[in-house]
Amino acid sequence: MKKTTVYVAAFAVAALAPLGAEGLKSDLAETVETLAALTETAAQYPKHTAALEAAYAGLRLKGQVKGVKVKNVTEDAITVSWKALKGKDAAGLTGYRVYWADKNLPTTVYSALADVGAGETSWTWQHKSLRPFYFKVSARYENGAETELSDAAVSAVKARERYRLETLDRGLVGFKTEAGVFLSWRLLASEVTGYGDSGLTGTNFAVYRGGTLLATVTDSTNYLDRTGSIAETYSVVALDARGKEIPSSKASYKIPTEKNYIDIPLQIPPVDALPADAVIKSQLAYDYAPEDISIGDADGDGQYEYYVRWFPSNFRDVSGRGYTGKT
Ligand SMILES: [Ca+2]
Repeated sequence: MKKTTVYVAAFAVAALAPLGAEGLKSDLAETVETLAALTETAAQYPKHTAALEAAYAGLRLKGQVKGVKVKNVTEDAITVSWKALKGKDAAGLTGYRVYWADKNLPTTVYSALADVGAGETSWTWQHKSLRPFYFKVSARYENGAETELSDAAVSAVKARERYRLETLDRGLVGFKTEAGVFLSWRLLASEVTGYGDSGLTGTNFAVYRGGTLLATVTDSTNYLDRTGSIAETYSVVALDARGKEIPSSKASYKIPTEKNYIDIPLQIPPVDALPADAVIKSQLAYDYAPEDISIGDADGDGQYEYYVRWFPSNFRDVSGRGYTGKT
C-alpha cells in the first residue's frame, strides 16, 4: 500500500511541474492531503482503495478539447477535426488522442483510436462509414496527464454493405399455433434501409389471407393471424416508398391441411461393404444417421438446399482399432 501511495504522489508532482496551471495546484493540494490521510490510516485497506482511486482521478486535467466535429465522411474514411489548444493549455502539450464508440449513451466507454501530434487539428480514420460512429478527443501532456474527453461528434453513414449473397426468394412460411396462424418471411438485402434500436429497418409489407388484406407490417417480418386456420393461402407483398405494392415481390404459402410441419425427404447414402479383414466383426454392419447440417442455394432457384453430414453408426475415434464407414 505504501509503495502505491508514494508512486501516486510522485505522479501528482510531475503533473504540476511542466504545466504550472493554477487549477492543478488546488488539485494537487487535495491529492497530497488525501495521500497523507491514507498513510495515517494504513490499516483500513478498503477505504484506502476508494480514496486512492479518487486521488488518481484528480490527476486527469479538467480542461477539454473544444470544437470537435466530423469534418468529412466518405464511404471509406471519416475525418475528425478540433480546435488547437493555445496559451497555457498548450504548454507541455504532446498531442491529441482520438477516441471512438459506436454508441453515445451515459454508460458508453470510449476506446482510444489514435494519437496525433500537437500540431495536428484533424485525423482521418480509414474505416467504412457503415454506421454512425461517435468521436471524442483529449489532449495529452509531457508528464503523462490527459484532459477529460471532449464532447462527442457523430459521423454520417455513407457506406453500404456489399455482401456476396444468394438471390433468395421471400421464404414465406406459416403454421398453426394456439394463438392463430404465425407467418414469417425474409427481408432481402436489397430491401434494407438501415438499422434501428431493434435491428435492421427496411421495406414494409402487405399481408393477405386469400384476397383479403389483413395488415401492413412495418416493423418486422412476421405476422400472427389470430383468426387464421389451416388450408388458408397467405400472401406477402413488399411496398415501395410510397406504400404501393410491388407485384413482382409477391409470395404465397398455403398452410398444410393435415400437418403443422414441412417434410424434407432425406437422401440416405448406401452403406459400403467393409474390407474382408475388418478386425472387429461386430462392426461390419452399420447404418447412417443425419448429423450436422448446412444450408445453401446450390441450384440458384432462390430456395435453400439442406446438406446433411451422414454419421456412420460404427464411427470410432482414431485411438481405437477398427473401421469407420464413410461419412
Ligand atoms: Ca435451391
